[in-house]
Amino acid sequence: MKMMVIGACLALAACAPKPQAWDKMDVMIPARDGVKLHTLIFIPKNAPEKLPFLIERSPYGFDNGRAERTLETRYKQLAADGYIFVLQDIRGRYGSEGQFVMQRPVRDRSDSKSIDEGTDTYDTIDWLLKNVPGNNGRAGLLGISYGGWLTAMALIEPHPALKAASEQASPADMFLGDDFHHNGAFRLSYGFEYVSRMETGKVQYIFNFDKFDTFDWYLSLGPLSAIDEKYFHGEKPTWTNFVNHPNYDSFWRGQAMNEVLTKTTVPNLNVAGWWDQEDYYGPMKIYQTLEKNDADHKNYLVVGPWRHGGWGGEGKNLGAIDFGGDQSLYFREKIEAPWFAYWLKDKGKLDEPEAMAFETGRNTWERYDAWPPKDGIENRKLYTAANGALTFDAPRDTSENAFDSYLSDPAHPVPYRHRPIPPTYSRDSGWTQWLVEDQRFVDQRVDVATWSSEPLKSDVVVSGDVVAHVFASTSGEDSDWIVKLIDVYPENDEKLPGYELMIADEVFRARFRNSFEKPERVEPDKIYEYPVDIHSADHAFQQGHRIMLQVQSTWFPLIDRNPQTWVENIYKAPASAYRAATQKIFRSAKYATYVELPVQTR
Ligand code: PG9
Repeated sequence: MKMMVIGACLALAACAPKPQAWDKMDVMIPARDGVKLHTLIFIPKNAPEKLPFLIERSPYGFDNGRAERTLETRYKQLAADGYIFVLQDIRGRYGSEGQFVMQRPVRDRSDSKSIDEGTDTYDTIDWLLKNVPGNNGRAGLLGISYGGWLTAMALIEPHPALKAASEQASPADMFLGDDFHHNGAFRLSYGFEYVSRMETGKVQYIFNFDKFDTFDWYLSLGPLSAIDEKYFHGEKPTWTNFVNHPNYDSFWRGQAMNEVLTKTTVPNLNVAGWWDQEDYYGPMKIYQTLEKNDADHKNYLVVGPWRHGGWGGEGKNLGAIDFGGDQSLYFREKIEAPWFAYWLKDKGKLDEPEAMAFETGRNTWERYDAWPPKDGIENRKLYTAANGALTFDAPRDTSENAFDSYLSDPAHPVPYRHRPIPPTYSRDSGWTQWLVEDQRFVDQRVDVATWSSEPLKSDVVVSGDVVAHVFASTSGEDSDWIVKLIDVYPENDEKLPGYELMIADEVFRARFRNSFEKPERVEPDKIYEYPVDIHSADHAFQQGHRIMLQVQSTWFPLIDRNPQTWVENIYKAPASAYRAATQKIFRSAKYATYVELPVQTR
């Protein structure tokens, strides 16, 4: 065990007095199977009282000063309150022994020797209590994304000293809504680049694209099978799992949070961002899952105006969208720090409503006693209409020609954001902000159907789940339906005239319309109703703004191209399977496409 005092300044710039001085331990903590986990422990010097542990576990490494920088920035407000910080590399990553398994499955409890991320957390807490002086016998656990997932996994069989947790942007279901697939549609750019990053060695690796615009790179790649042929050669376990599990089978179901989190065991603050480009579905689903079994009221939700993990940094704006103050600082100071102080240090009182949501558009924090809110909400249907109109009046047209149509050509997919699209993990990649990019860049495309309301006479505040009901046909045998709900700013807006801000969005892969387990061929030209949950929002469409709905069938390379012909397994589809198809979105009295909005009545 090494113990050292940090703060020695080597460069002049680093000589400014540090607000906090720590004793640092750099240790290997043994798990029950003997594997040792590399852990950095920061103990505040001269603490006036015994302190709780705050633990973050991660696959991304804490070396080269990352740990110290994290304490000075992300954890500054918590550090000011006084905690023993514990930052640990998970199994098989960076300084830890053992083998890394992407989202290691929950252990088999009938095997007393089995391990998982939960038991590693348990064993770590056990060791800390016995070996680190000055602790008060309590531990808290938090983390963002993979770290959020590790937090959630530790809630399954928690250590008795684990008294508070904050799951933040954890994935909950990698087939239905998080990093790797949405409604069964594969998240190509993220899936490929993340697997390269995590399964090319013990430390992070960045794939070297030979084209700056990855839109071009992915398109020239051809069908998905080219990834293994040219790059992965069957050697990346997670990619191989994608190929071998194209449907929602026991592989995906076995890791879904609603299957594994059966009890609310520890007070848990779930945190999500409205514009999280990776894991928005996850924290909302985990909140819902734990809520089903929360008689003691330990499960809470906070949703703010953030990108993935944005609450850890500066939160005055996201791209061009201003939030009227630093909402990340607000979260860290007024929500997160009091949360842990209450549960771990008996400090203050808990002033946390069931759910706190930042209402975008008006830029206010709102307190709710349920999420989605039940009181003061009226579900209103907004229908697509002729000439690109969007209206609260149900269509009366009985003709068979009441539809809007476009040609979806996999050879010319719609980019999901402005080109060029740099690699996800590159400086200024733009990945973290793409969800708030101005959608005007696709307005003129003939393969995007657009409907827009008149300027609103008064604010329309949408709070809760937004579901689109798309009545559509395709001349193909499978199809993707991408639905986007957009706030169109007025042309005379001082800062963002005519801006088109996406508020909610989602893709639905038609083969899964009846079942995610057993995909079915689409009958060409038959009209089906596709309910597409485009997620929840708390957003004020303000007076003078317009509400816009868009439907398209490609979103590239965010989502792999649907061949639009029937194949059993898209990961193995030949290039010849990819064909153009004519898409029709109906707006007749019988087949009325609409989006259902939970509108506030107060
Ligand atoms: N979104 C990332 C991730 C989490 C869990 C599994 C796979 C990817 C992350 O940011 O950690």
